Amino acid sequence: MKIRVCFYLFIAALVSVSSRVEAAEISTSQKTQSIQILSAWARPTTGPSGAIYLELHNSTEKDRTLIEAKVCGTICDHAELHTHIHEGDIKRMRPIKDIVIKSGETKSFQPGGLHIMLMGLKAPLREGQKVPITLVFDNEEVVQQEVMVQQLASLIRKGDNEPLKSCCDS
Ligand SMILES: [Cu+2]
Repeated sequence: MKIRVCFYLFIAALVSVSSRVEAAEISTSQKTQSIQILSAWARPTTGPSGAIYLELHNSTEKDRTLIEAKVCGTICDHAELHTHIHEGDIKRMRPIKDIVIKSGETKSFQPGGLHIMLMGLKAPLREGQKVPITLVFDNEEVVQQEVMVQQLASLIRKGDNEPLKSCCDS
């Protein structure tokens, strides 16, 4: 009888430990995966500035706001969040304070639209180079990714025919 009680206690302890481990795993994965970078790339550059384009997916039930993009100081002076606005027939880029990614939304940063602007490049971005970026969100979540430098032509997908606007190399 005593052995049986011990056995039940042992099982109960196992279940409790495993459910705690499970809970810890879930909270960790939610923390690290609430915003996913689906794709990211940067164009090779010739001028003093560059741009990073990506797709961010918010898999959480809450809206998230991108408040800052950081790039290593050996790559450029600093990074800014930019968008494009229409001024008459001309599209101009402008810095913006933050970018909201709604719950379940995939937000595309692409030429002629949202982008992460790299200001004061220390050296031209060359094809095949990887640029490490850090994205900071309003809930203090941080997402890091290495961004490949490549030509737009290699990334054009079916139905993705947004023409390239010269906004960031000038
Ligand atoms: Cu820009």
